[in-house]
Amino acid sequence: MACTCAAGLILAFFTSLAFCQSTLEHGLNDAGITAIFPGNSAYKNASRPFNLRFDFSPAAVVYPSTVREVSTIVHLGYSEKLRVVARAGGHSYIANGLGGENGTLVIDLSNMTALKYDASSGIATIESGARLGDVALALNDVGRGLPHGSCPYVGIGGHAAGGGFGFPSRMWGLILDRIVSMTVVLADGTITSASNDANPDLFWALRGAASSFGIITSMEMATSPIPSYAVIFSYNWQMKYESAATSFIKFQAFAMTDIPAEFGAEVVLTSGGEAGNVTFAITGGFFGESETALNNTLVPFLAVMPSPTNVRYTGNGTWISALQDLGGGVLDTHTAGPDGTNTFYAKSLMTPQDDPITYEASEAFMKSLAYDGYASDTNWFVQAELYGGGNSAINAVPVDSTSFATRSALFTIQVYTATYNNAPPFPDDGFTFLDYLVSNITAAMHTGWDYGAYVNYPDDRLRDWQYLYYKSHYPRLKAMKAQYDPTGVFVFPIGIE
Ligand SMILES: Cc1cc2nc3c(=O)[nH]c(=O)nc-3n(C[C@H](O)[C@H](O)[C@H](O)COP(=O)(O)OP(=O)(O)OC[C@H]3O[C@@H](n4cnc5c(N)ncnc54)[C@H](O)[C@@H]3O)c2cc1C
Ligand SMILES: *[C@@H]1O[C@H](CO)[C@@H](O)[C@H](O)[C@H]1NC(C)=O
Ligand SMILES: *[C@@H]1O[C@H](CO)[C@@H](O)[C@H](O)[C@H]1NC(C)=O
Ligand SMILES: *[C@@H]1O[C@H](CO)[C@@H](O)[C@H](O)[C@H]1NC(C)=O
Ligand SMILES: *[C@@H]1O[C@H](CO)[C@@H](O)[C@H](O)[C@H]1NC(C)=O
Ligand SMILES: *[C@@H]1O[C@H](CO)[C@@H](O)[C@H](O)[C@H]1NC(C)=O
Ligand SMILES: *[C@@H]1O[C@H](CO)[C@@H](O)[C@H](O)[C@H]1NC(C)=O
Ligand SMILES: CC(=O)N[C@H]1CO[C@H](CO)[C@@H](O)[C@@H]1O
Repeated sequence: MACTCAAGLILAFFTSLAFCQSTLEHGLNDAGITAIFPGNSAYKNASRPFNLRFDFSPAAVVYPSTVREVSTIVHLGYSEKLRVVARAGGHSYIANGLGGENGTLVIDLSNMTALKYDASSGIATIESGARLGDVALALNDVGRGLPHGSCPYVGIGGHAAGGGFGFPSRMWGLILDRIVSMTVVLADGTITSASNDANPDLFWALRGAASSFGIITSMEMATSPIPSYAVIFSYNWQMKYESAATSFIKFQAFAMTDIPAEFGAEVVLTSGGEAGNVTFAITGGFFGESETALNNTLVPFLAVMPSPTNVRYTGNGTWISALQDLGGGVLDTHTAGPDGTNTFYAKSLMTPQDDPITYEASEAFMKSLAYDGYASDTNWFVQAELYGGGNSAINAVPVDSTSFATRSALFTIQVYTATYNNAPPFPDDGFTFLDYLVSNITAAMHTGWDYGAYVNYPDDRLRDWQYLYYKSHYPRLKAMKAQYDPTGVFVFPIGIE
């Protein structure tokens, strides 16, 4: 336990824990900050993770409303030698918003969601507890937008901490690329700001590994005018695994041509209708001039493909209807009701653009899905998100300008599998299916293939995660961690050690 009060040395463990808790409770009480402790009837719900594969008991879940309150809480945690963690939208795949283990002091940011837009600079100041759907709506009202993922309930705090990809990202970059400055609370409770001018080193670390260095309370983000036209599209095929393997290679080759930045897409793979098949789809968003411009972009790819089984274009042509469609029909999280939960395991594989997937690896991948996937008793999908390719704004950012480690990926392949009823327990063969899926790809590539993994799709079972998530930036991040968080306040699975 991290809770080691001086008095605890001569007291039994149980007493020590109670003593710490009351110190914490008093401190929070004195500061007038809402807090939920074990034993409170709201505790179970307050400490519920999005992924029910996990079950953690935080020291307390605390609800600040101001930066100063966040500072007070962090300082209390620091003094009590507790691990402290921020929870924004609570959508971490491995419940890192609860600290990823028991006994963490959880700072829930759900009461810090303000958004203020300055028309003269185009900069929005957004508190980090805001959800993506609400941010999209508020910005749309002033004709502006940001690049981010599609789930309306994801918190901007956790999203921007480690990346933030959506279909507009090939045009506008990752959401962390839009941060101009941020207000952050450091391990001892100090409130500071980080930008290119103020604490540039910290600013570098926070854009890619924020959770290891502080609690971001708000961010100034450079917004863009919303595109005059937007559409979400989806082309679907039912295929034998060999055709799916060839189709993936065709899409990969197409992606590396001079495709417009306004074209965002992913390959979506789901279970086929019979063993040996997979369902292969290209889904994306187009933020260019018109539907004709999208169709013209797709011509060279569709020309080498069989006729699709299904084609779907959605939305009324506006940016917000495209985002709403991607978000499953709703963006306003206040009226949409509470978000659901799931019981799942996920892994990611970032493929290098200068060393793309070979036909052999694509075939091993599709064969795994067509047989092991078809037979699996879990509910899976694969999304190979297009990060790179022609004219990608993600990869135009120099790799060392932020701590986000991979600016040369062609695809971020996400493999995800859940229980059918969304409830625990998660079966062991769900793990092995995904482990093999990824290892079948890497084994078919040459030795030393320099792939990576995406820190916002964290995998609690990944080996060599320091390198796969943080790549060449790990040593610098580690040195900075010793400087900014010497006593280990912000410590959690896959965080900088
Ligand atoms: C349904 C779903 C859809 C998704 N879609 C996409 C997608 O399209 N694109 C994409 O890129 N990702 C996507 N993700 C992944 C998502 O980006 C991450 O799960 C993200 O970290 C979630 O942020 P959160 O604030 O909701 O989660 P939380 O669990 O609250 O936080 C996640 C991590 O960030 C830390 N953190 C949160 N707030 C702060 C803060 N203010 N300061 C410092 N650290 C903080 C937490 O401590 C934790 O370690 C999706 C996830 C889910 C569950
Ligand atoms: C449970 O927690 C969620 C946020 O995590 C909140 O929206 C909801 O109101 C809570 N439900 C109850 C019954 O307290
Ligand atoms: C953490 O807490 C949960 C819920 O109380 C409990 O089931 C689990 O065993 C605890 N884990 C550890 C490692 O103590
Ligand atoms: C949320 O913040 C507002 C002020 O910003 C405050 O009035 C309110 O009491 C806070 N709610 C909680 C639950 O702390
Ligand atoms: C499997 O794919 C082949 C090739 O597209 C198709 O002819 C067949 O109908 C598919 N099987 C099922 C059950 O969908
Ligand atoms: C674009 O392609 C889709 C799918 O083939 C088709 O339904 C649509 O009519 C085309 N739009 C234009 C403007 O040509
Ligand atoms: C398009 O859809 C959006 C989102 O549903 C809606 O707000 C808007 O009014 C619609 N615009 C038109 C012109 O239909
Ligand atoms: C289709 C395929 O090649 N599947 C293999 C994936 O890896 C596991 C473990 O090595 C093998 O058992 C599968 O045959």
